Amino acid sequence: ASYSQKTYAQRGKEHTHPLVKELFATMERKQSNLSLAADVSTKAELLALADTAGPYICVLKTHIDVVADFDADLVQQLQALAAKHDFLIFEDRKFADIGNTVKLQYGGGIYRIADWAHITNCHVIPGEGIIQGLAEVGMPKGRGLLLLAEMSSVGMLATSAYTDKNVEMAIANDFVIGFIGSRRFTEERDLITMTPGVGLHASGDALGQQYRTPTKIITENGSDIIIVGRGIYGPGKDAATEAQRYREAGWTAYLNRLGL
Ligand code: 5FU
Repeated sequence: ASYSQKTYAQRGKEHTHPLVKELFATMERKQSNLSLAADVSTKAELLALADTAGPYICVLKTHIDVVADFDADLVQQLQALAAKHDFLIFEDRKFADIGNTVKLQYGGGIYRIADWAHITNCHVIPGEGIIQGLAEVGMPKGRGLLLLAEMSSVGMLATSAYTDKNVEMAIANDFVIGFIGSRRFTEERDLITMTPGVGLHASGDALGQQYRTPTKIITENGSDIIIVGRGIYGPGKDAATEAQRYREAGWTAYLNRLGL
Protein backbone atom coordinates (compact mmCIF):
# COMPACT_ATOMS: atom_id res chain seq x y z
CA ALA A 1 0.00 0.00 0.00
CA SER A 2 1.05 3.60 -0.57
CA TYR A 3 2.52 5.33 2.44
CA SER A 4 -0.39 7.75 2.24
CA GLN A 5 -2.75 4.84 2.98
CA LYS A 6 -0.96 4.07 6.26
CA THR A 7 -1.54 5.82 9.57
CA TYR A 8 1.02 8.30 10.86
CA ALA A 9 1.46 5.99 13.87
CA GLN A 10 2.31 3.00 11.66
CA ARG A 11 4.72 5.04 9.55
CA GLY A 12 6.41 6.29 12.69
CA LYS A 13 6.91 2.73 13.91
CA GLU A 14 8.39 1.60 10.59
CA HIS A 15 10.57 4.65 9.95
CA THR A 16 14.33 4.42 10.49
CA HIS A 17 15.06 8.14 11.01
CA PRO A 18 14.72 9.03 14.73
CA LEU A 19 13.54 12.58 13.95
CA VAL A 20 10.77 11.38 11.62
CA LYS A 21 9.74 8.74 14.18
CA GLU A 22 9.45 11.54 16.71
CA LEU A 23 7.49 13.72 14.28
CA PHE A 24 4.94 11.00 13.45
CA ALA A 25 4.59 10.12 17.14
CA THR A 26 3.93 13.79 17.95
CA MET A 27 1.34 14.02 15.16
CA GLU A 28 -0.45 10.94 16.49
CA ARG A 29 -0.32 12.09 20.13
CA LYS A 30 -1.71 15.52 19.32
CA GLN A 31 -3.90 14.41 16.43
CA SER A 32 -2.39 17.22 14.44
CA ASN A 33 -0.86 17.49 10.97
CA LEU A 34 -0.80 21.28 11.28
CA SER A 35 2.34 23.40 11.10
CA LEU A 36 2.03 27.07 11.99
CA ALA A 37 4.02 29.52 9.82
CA ALA A 38 4.73 32.13 12.49
CA ASP A 39 5.79 35.10 10.37
CA VAL A 40 5.76 37.88 12.94
CA SER A 41 8.48 40.43 13.37
CA THR A 42 9.13 40.73 17.11
CA LYS A 43 10.31 38.32 19.76
CA ALA A 44 7.28 38.98 21.97
CA GLU A 45 4.81 38.32 19.14
CA LEU A 46 6.57 35.13 18.09
CA LEU A 47 6.65 33.74 21.62
CA ALA A 48 3.02 34.69 22.27
CA LEU A 49 1.88 33.09 19.01
CA ALA A 50 3.88 29.90 19.63
CA ASP A 51 2.39 29.65 23.13
CA THR A 52 -1.17 30.26 21.90
CA ALA A 53 -1.08 27.88 18.94
CA GLY A 54 1.36 25.42 20.55
CA PRO A 55 -1.26 22.94 21.82
CA TYR A 56 -2.68 22.43 18.29
CA ILE A 57 0.41 22.09 16.09
CA CYS A 58 2.98 19.39 15.37
CA VAL A 59 5.58 21.79 13.91
CA LEU A 60 6.34 25.48 14.45
CA LYS A 61 7.75 26.97 11.25
CA THR A 62 9.94 30.03 11.69
CA HIS A 63 11.61 32.68 9.54
CA ILE A 64 14.00 33.63 12.30
CA ASP A 65 15.61 36.43 10.24
CA VAL A 66 12.41 38.51 10.23
CA VAL A 67 12.48 38.93 14.01
CA ALA A 68 13.82 42.47 14.54
CA ASP A 69 14.91 41.94 18.15
CA PHE A 70 16.28 38.41 17.75
CA ASP A 71 18.60 37.21 20.51
CA ALA A 72 19.84 33.91 21.91
CA ASP A 73 17.16 34.03 24.61
CA LEU A 74 14.44 33.86 21.94
CA VAL A 75 15.77 30.49 20.83
CA GLN A 76 15.89 29.21 24.40
CA GLN A 77 12.32 30.30 24.98
CA LEU A 78 11.17 28.70 21.72
CA GLN A 79 12.81 25.46 22.79
CA ALA A 80 11.06 25.67 26.15
CA LEU A 81 7.71 26.16 24.37
CA ALA A 82 8.49 23.22 22.06
CA ALA A 83 8.97 21.06 25.16
CA LYS A 84 5.93 22.48 26.95
CA HIS A 85 3.54 21.99 24.02
CA ASP A 86 5.20 19.02 22.31
CA PHE A 87 6.08 20.35 18.85
CA LEU A 88 9.14 20.39 16.58
CA ILE A 89 10.78 23.50 15.12
CA PHE A 90 11.32 24.01 11.38
CA GLU A 91 13.41 27.00 10.28
CA ASP A 92 12.28 27.77 6.71
CA ARG A 93 15.73 29.07 5.70
CA LYS A 94 15.71 27.90 2.07
CA PHE A 95 19.49 27.55 1.75
CA ALA A 96 20.64 27.93 -1.85
CA ASP A 97 24.45 28.26 -1.98
CA ILE A 98 27.43 25.93 -2.48
CA GLY A 99 28.10 23.26 0.13
CA ASN A 100 30.92 25.09 1.90
CA THR A 101 28.92 28.30 2.29
CA VAL A 102 25.72 26.67 3.53
CA LYS A 103 27.75 24.83 6.18
CA LEU A 104 28.77 28.22 7.56
CA GLN A 105 25.25 29.64 7.27
CA TYR A 106 23.58 26.63 8.89
CA GLY A 107 25.96 26.03 11.77
CA GLY A 108 27.15 29.55 12.57
CA GLY A 109 26.43 33.24 12.14
CA ILE A 110 24.05 34.99 14.50
CA TYR A 111 21.31 32.38 14.24
CA ARG A 112 23.15 29.05 14.66
CA ILE A 113 20.13 27.35 13.06
CA ALA A 114 21.47 23.81 13.40
CA ASP A 115 21.60 24.21 17.19
CA TRP A 116 17.84 24.58 17.62
CA ALA A 117 15.88 23.83 14.42
CA HIS A 118 14.94 20.15 14.12
CA ILE A 119 14.18 20.67 10.43
CA THR A 120 15.40 23.09 7.77
CA ASN A 121 15.16 23.17 3.96
CA CYS A 122 17.11 23.98 0.81
CA HIS A 123 16.87 24.54 -2.91
CA VAL A 124 18.93 22.06 -4.93
CA ILE A 125 19.77 24.64 -7.60
CA PRO A 126 23.55 24.42 -6.75
CA GLY A 127 23.54 20.61 -7.15
CA GLU A 128 23.90 17.82 -4.61
CA GLY A 129 26.83 19.49 -2.79
CA ILE A 130 24.36 21.67 -0.92
CA ILE A 131 22.82 18.58 0.69
CA GLN A 132 26.26 17.21 1.58
CA GLY A 133 27.34 20.52 3.14
CA LEU A 134 24.20 20.80 5.24
CA ALA A 135 24.41 17.11 6.21
CA GLU A 136 27.93 17.56 7.60
CA VAL A 137 26.52 20.01 10.12
CA GLY A 138 23.03 18.61 10.70
CA MET A 139 23.42 14.84 10.68
CA PRO A 140 25.61 14.63 13.81
CA LYS A 141 22.93 16.67 15.59
CA GLY A 142 20.07 14.41 14.44
CA ARG A 143 18.48 17.08 12.25
CA GLY A 144 16.53 16.60 9.02
CA LEU A 145 16.34 18.40 5.66
CA LEU A 146 13.43 19.10 3.29
CA LEU A 147 14.01 19.80 -0.41
CA LEU A 148 11.94 22.46 -2.15
CA ALA A 149 10.53 20.20 -4.87
CA GLU A 150 7.78 22.74 -5.60
CA MET A 151 6.59 26.10 -4.28
CA SER A 152 3.09 27.45 -3.74
CA SER A 153 3.37 30.76 -5.58
CA VAL A 154 2.14 31.82 -9.02
CA GLY A 155 4.60 31.08 -11.83
CA MET A 156 7.07 29.16 -9.67
CA LEU A 157 9.80 27.49 -11.68
CA ALA A 158 10.18 24.24 -9.72
CA THR A 159 8.35 21.92 -12.13
CA SER A 160 8.74 18.70 -14.15
CA ALA A 161 12.42 17.74 -14.58
CA TYR A 162 13.56 20.01 -11.72
CA THR A 163 11.01 18.50 -9.35
CA ASP A 164 12.04 14.98 -10.46
CA LYS A 165 15.70 15.81 -9.68
CA ASN A 166 14.67 16.83 -6.17
CA VAL A 167 13.01 13.46 -5.71
CA GLU A 168 16.08 11.58 -6.96
CA MET A 169 18.38 13.52 -4.64
CA ALA A 170 16.05 13.01 -1.69
CA ILE A 171 15.95 9.25 -2.19
CA ALA A 172 19.75 9.12 -2.41
CA ASN A 173 20.56 11.20 0.69
CA ASP A 174 19.86 9.98 4.22
CA PHE A 175 19.85 13.51 5.63
CA VAL A 176 16.78 14.33 3.52
CA ILE A 177 13.52 13.51 5.30
CA GLY A 178 11.15 14.92 2.70
CA PHE A 179 9.91 17.83 0.63
CA ILE A 180 8.16 21.12 0.46
CA GLY A 181 5.55 20.59 -2.23
CA SER A 182 1.90 19.97 -2.93
CA ARG A 183 1.66 16.17 -2.99
CA ARG A 184 3.25 12.80 -2.25
CA PHE A 185 6.26 12.44 -4.57
CA THR A 186 7.59 8.89 -4.22
CA GLU A 187 6.96 5.46 -2.70
CA GLU A 188 10.67 4.59 -2.83
CA ARG A 189 11.05 5.43 0.83
CA ASP A 190 8.84 7.24 3.32
CA LEU A 191 9.77 10.84 2.55
CA ILE A 192 7.27 13.29 4.05
CA THR A 193 5.68 16.26 2.29
CA MET A 194 4.92 19.53 4.03
CA THR A 195 2.66 21.91 2.09
CA PRO A 196 2.50 25.70 2.43
CA GLY A 197 -0.12 27.81 0.70
CA VAL A 198 -3.03 26.27 2.63
CA GLY A 199 -6.21 28.15 3.50
CA LEU A 200 -9.84 27.32 4.18
CA HIS A 201 -11.17 30.48 2.55
CA ALA A 202 -8.71 32.91 0.94
CA SER A 203 -7.61 32.09 -2.60
CA GLY A 204 -4.36 34.04 -2.54
CA ASP A 205 -2.63 37.31 -1.68
CA ALA A 206 -1.46 40.33 -3.69
CA LEU A 207 2.09 38.97 -4.07
CA GLY A 208 1.55 35.64 -5.77
CA GLN A 209 0.68 33.33 -2.89
CA GLN A 210 -1.97 30.72 -3.81
CA TYR A 211 -4.09 28.79 -1.29
CA ARG A 212 -5.52 25.30 -1.56
CA THR A 213 -7.70 23.54 0.99
CA PRO A 214 -6.65 20.83 3.47
CA THR A 215 -8.97 18.40 1.63
CA LYS A 216 -7.17 19.00 -1.66
CA ILE A 217 -3.71 18.76 -0.14
CA ILE A 218 -4.11 15.97 2.41
CA THR A 219 -7.01 13.81 1.18
CA GLU A 220 -6.53 14.10 -2.58
CA ASN A 221 -2.81 14.83 -3.02
CA GLY A 222 -1.42 12.65 -0.21
CA SER A 223 0.69 15.34 1.46
CA ASP A 224 1.42 14.85 5.18
CA ILE A 225 1.48 18.25 6.87
CA ILE A 226 -0.33 21.51 6.11
CA ILE A 227 1.53 24.76 6.77
CA VAL A 228 -0.74 27.68 7.64
CA GLY A 229 0.29 31.25 8.42
CA ARG A 230 -2.02 34.22 7.97
CA GLY A 231 -5.07 31.95 7.99
CA ILE A 232 -4.33 31.56 11.71
CA TYR A 233 -2.89 34.87 12.88
CA GLY A 234 -3.94 37.31 10.12
CA PRO A 235 -5.85 40.57 10.73
CA GLY A 236 -9.01 40.12 12.79
CA LYS A 237 -8.25 36.45 13.54
CA ASP A 238 -8.16 34.82 16.95
CA ALA A 239 -5.09 32.59 16.71
CA ALA A 240 -6.27 29.98 19.24
CA THR A 241 -9.64 29.58 17.49
CA GLU A 242 -8.12 29.42 14.01
CA ALA A 243 -5.35 27.01 15.03
CA GLN A 244 -8.01 24.65 16.42
CA ARG A 245 -10.04 25.02 13.23
CA TYR A 246 -7.08 24.18 10.99
CA ARG A 247 -5.97 21.31 13.23
CA GLU A 248 -9.45 19.84 12.96
CA ALA A 249 -9.63 20.41 9.18
CA GLY A 250 -6.21 18.84 8.58
CA TRP A 251 -6.92 15.84 10.78
CA THR A 252 -10.36 15.22 9.25
CA ALA A 253 -8.80 15.38 5.78
CA TYR A 254 -6.27 12.75 6.93
CA LEU A 255 -8.96 10.45 8.39
CA ASN A 256 -10.91 10.80 5.14
CA ARG A 257 -7.82 9.79 3.19
CA LEU A 258 -7.58 6.62 5.28
CA GLY A 259 -11.30 6.00 4.77
CA LEU A 260 -11.94 6.32 8.52
F1 5FU B 1 8.39 27.08 0.28
C1 5FU B 1 7.37 27.86 0.53
C2 5FU B 1 6.36 28.03 -0.46
O1 5FU B 1 6.41 27.48 -1.56
N1 5FU B 1 5.31 28.82 -0.15
C3 5FU B 1 5.20 29.44 1.06
O2 5FU B 1 4.23 30.15 1.30
C4 5FU B 1 7.24 28.46 1.74
N2 5FU B 1 6.18 29.24 2.02
C5 5FU B 1 6.11 29.82 3.37
O3 5FU B 1 4.91 29.38 3.99
C6 5FU B 1 6.11 31.32 3.41
O4 5FU B 1 7.43 31.81 3.52
C7 5FU B 1 5.30 31.61 4.66
O5 5FU B 1 6.14 31.51 5.80
C8 5FU B 1 4.32 30.45 4.73
C9 5FU B 1 2.95 30.73 4.16
O6 5FU B 1 2.29 31.71 4.91
P1 5FU B 1 0.77 32.15 4.64
O7 5FU B 1 0.58 33.30 5.54
O8 5FU B 1 -0.08 30.95 5.02
O9 5FU B 1 0.64 32.49 3.20
